[in-house]
Amino acid sequence: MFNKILIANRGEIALRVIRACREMGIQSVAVHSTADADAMHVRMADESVCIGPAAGTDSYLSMPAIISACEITGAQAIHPGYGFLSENARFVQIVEDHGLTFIGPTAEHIRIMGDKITAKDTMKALGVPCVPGSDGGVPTLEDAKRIGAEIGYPVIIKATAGGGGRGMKVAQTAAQMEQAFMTARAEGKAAFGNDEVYIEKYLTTPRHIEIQVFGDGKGNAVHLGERDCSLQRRHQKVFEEAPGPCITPEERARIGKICSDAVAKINYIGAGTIEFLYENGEFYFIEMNTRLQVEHPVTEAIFGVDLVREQIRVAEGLPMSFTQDDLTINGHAIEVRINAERLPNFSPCPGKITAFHAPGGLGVRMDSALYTGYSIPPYYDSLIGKLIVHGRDRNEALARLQRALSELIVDGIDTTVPLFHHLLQEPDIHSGQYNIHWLEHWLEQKFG
Ligand code: MV4
Repeated sequence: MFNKILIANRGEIALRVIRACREMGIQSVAVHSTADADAMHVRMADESVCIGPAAGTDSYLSMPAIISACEITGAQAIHPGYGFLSENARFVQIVEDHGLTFIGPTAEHIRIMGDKITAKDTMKALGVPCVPGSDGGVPTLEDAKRIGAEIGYPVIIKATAGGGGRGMKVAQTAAQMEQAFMTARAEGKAAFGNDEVYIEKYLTTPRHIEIQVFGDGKGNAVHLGERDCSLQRRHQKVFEEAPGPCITPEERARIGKICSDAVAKINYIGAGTIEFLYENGEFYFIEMNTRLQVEHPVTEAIFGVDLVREQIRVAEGLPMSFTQDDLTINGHAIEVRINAERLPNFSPCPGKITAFHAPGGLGVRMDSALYTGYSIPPYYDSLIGKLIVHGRDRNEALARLQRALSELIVDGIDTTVPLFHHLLQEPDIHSGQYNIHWLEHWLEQKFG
């Protein structure tokens, strides 16, 4: 059993992990950059270690500094949160080579899912439905043109090392193939040092539906339904909800079992998210994320589980504390991401918080590392809080979201809060009629 865990992260997700540790009677170690000496995660942890200068690459991404911090404090395990080193297979290997435990999947699973062609091949072989397209990589423009003609336009060319929207190009017609193929390859090469690409049928108006899975590493796995994360801007999620407003219980049970069977078969350990595009009643696998995700609290809310506690349990070799039959959905949850950004351009807006008040009351959870007097440093992600509401049904959750937003005070900087007041005026949001393009179209119409 662990008695001390180091959290290799900052902000709200570091607090999230510290809270789980405290409830489990496990000591927590915060690490921080020089810019984060006054950050809440440093205050809330049982102990803290400065691991380097402000830039993330010199601190939260510094593997030697983080391993050293474990050795100094006697922490036996590392929770990576999301971002930073959470999906770095080389880091996992180094952690294990030092006799420490990485709280997350194996290096091998991270590696498989990090290469999108290998991930798709693996999932396809496990019976997960995928977007029609090339069988593996597409080496030449001639191959690309042949496949385009076979599957029919529009198609999308994706860098195998990409993900999250980087290194993707759409070819609407055969005439656009050369340009799209060459650009996707060049972006893959420039951004990831890997120019291998693959091709898929381009789905024009899908929703982004992701299935939460969880494995014990010993062939047992469950699913915790879906989240609809279609409301995105430039591949940054803005508003997430569970269950998906358009998913029936039968669809959930079917795709959920496909996903839990798939991860059970590969002895997956810990939390994972299988991302799908959903169009005309069909699911099409696109990527798997091998980490705890930002939006995990909506799943926690409707299932009444603590996913971080479960991550720690399975990392210790314990079984999950529930089976599939124990998991039933209760109500509806919505998360909005509050960023230190100025509308309408979403430009980063760091600075001093002159007043902070978190909303509360029934069905309201605010995950944030803010406090009055805190200065948001300019070096990191602009996410400063997540407001999660839970209601007996979707309408109650929406009403509760509006109520909670009206209680929230973040003074001294600009935030994305006004965006949510505007969004809650939209009939399409109330009816749940949106797809992956809705938000960008709406922003364009509303703010030009
Ligand atoms: C697609 C697609 C349409 N067809 N694949 C964007 C990020 C990466 N995770 C996959 N992405 C997409 N893949 C096919 N075959 C459209 C997108 C996409 C998207 C997906 C999810 C959420 C928002 C999106 C915004 C633009 C494009």
